Amino acid sequence: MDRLHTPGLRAVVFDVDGTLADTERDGHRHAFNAAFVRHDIGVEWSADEYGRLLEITGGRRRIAAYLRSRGFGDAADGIAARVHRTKTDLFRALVVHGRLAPRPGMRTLVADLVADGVRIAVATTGRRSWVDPLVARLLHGFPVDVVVTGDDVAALKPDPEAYLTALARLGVAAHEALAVEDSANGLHAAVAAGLPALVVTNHYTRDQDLTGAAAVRPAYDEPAQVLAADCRELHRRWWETRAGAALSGG
Ligand code: XBP
Ligand code: MG
Repeated sequence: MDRLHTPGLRAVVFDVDGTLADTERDGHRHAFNAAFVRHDIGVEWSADEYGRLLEITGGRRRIAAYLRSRGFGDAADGIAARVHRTKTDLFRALVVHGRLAPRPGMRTLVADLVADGVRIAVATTGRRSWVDPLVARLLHGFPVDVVVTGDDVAALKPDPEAYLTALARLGVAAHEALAVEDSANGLHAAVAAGLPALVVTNHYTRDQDLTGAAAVRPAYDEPAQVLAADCRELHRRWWETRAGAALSGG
């Protein structure tokens, strides 16, 4: 990047879970619990326990880590793989039946970004079989140039691979993009890929340490609607601060 000029914003990369929609407590969690029943595992995740388990990204890894912590030992990985296949099918069915609504104000922001000439992409650690139909529903009517899922990467968030893959497919440099996330894991993935991140929190993430975010908001539409101009301003200020620090040797 030219140190004297702040770059323009060309693309916004959205996370899915917790960001485009509140998918976790009443979506993924129900699918995990239904899959545990189908496989007769004798596990049921409460809303609070699931909140703690969200620290582990990726459904299969989440199940395996939980089973190991409950003494399943070497059997944990194999059981987790089978249960997660069932969970993926069940969650896809929830998506296809239209059970998940966009977060309030999210589509208003996307519409404004598109009208302002900003490209839209998605980077998530979820599986493509449900991500594709969910994104098609939540972002219906908008051009979504790139969708990177957990099937496209070797390392899940907080690793930056999903964001780096999205940037490569967009043909956009990190300093020309902004991430929109809901969690500390997602924030760390974006920042490690070189993107500033706007974090729009939810009930599971509002108490997380979100140090390093370009901005943190409790919602898209409160206290005021987030719009493209806000994203451009956040992005400009983020890079101005860094250009200033670089010029002063910081
Ligand atoms: C979300 C996740 C996902 C979902 C489950 O993280 O960790 O794993 O909880 O999806 P992010 P799968 O929002 O940072 O992408 O079961 O398909 O893995
Ligand atoms: Mg998320």
